[in-house]
Amino acid sequence: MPLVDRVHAHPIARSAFVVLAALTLAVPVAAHGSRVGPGRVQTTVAVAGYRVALRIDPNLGGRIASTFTVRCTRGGRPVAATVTAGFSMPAMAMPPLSLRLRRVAPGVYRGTGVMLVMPGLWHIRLHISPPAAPAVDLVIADEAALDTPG
Ligand SMILES: [Cu+2]
Repeated sequence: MPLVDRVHAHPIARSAFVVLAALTLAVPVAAHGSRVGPGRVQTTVAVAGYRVALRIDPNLGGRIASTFTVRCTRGGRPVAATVTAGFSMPAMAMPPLSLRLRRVAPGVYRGTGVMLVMPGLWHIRLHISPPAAPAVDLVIADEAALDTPG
């Protein structure tokens, strides 16, 4: 697989940042927050009245599955929604990668897959679509380290 073959040539971005883009009713909201990665990710962001927590474990690039857990609340109450995660790298064109998260508890959504297929800087777009409210998109910039150090 070419993507895997290129792992060792892939430049690992040294700066990571969080970009939030809340796309509600075509009114974009942008904010900059904490860095995520390398290493296990546990981050919470506030956007459009929601609190969205993302956990990535492990946060490693390569042929290893990671589990992505999203907890979404509004006013302290769990939010029912359809939640998907899309994965891209700003440094290169990649085939589209997305993961549908499954509800595991009220307001908690989880999915596992080989999504971070190489180390480097990823943009993880969370799409949170409640049944009776505008969908919210947020993009988290995450640096994934190589899955097999050394
Ligand atoms: Cu890449």
